[in-house]
Amino acid sequence: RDRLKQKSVSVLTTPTMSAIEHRLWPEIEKITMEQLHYARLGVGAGGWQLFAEDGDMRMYRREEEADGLVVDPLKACHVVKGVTGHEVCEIFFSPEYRTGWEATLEDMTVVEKVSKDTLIFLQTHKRIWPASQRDALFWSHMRRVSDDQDPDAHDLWIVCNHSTEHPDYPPNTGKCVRVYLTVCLVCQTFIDPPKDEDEIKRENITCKITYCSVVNPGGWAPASVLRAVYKREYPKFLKRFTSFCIDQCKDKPITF
Ligand code: 18C
Repeated sequence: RDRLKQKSVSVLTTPTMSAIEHRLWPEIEKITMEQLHYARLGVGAGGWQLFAEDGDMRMYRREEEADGLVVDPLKACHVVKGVTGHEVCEIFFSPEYRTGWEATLEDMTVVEKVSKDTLIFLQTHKRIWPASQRDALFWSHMRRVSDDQDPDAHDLWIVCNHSTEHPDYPPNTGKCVRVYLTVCLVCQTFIDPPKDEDEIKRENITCKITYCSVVNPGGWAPASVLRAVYKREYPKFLKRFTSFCIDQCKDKPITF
């Protein structure tokens, strides 16, 4: 345990100063902490229905509508061997990896760098006939949080994405309809201690992932097509993303 704790002292423990000074900071702080709490509630209560299962992956949804649009919340859990929560969150957050795992993407721009742990993205996504193409403008924040429910456990990492506004990128002005999203990825690393004083290898580590998402399509989209897209695209995303993480990390030193 001491050995593991020592490994994490050099990583970021608090948000960076430039993020705290930003106009969006109070919202980023509030939504990120709310999402962390929501992700950790589990799926026992709240009417979650299992809709996809593959190995250790489980995906649940709740059928919900807002102003006649499908906004079904999604919650997924997965267990991935050989990667840490920090590594998985870094890959989910960093623009450099996005095209390697995000299959629905057509284009991505970082419109503002708030700080090294907080970016604002503008993304356009592939069009699904017969609906209009969608874009999304959102801040993305990554941080390490200590586990207050289990102070002895290894730290949690979270990435939270939430829609925002920007005067230079108003919604619904071109061919795209803007979607509104709140997404979080919460990861925790578990270590199966190696014998004696052996160093920790990738085979000794497991990452537990919780992914939550609510996407409002922002404008007309046929409910049946939308629910079929959810059912197909979310499992595809989580499988593709986690295998991408394993592949990216396998020959690199472990980042706790
Ligand atoms: O969390 C994920 N990715 C992050 C980084 O990109 C980020 C982005 C979320 C994007 C939200 C979805 C945007 C609209 C997508 C349009 C669908 C394209 C499908 C193309 C198929 C060829 O947080 C991982 C996101 C995984 C996304 C799964 C699909 C979600 C579907 C949501 C549909 C929303 C409206 C679509 C309107 C058209 C419907 C007929």
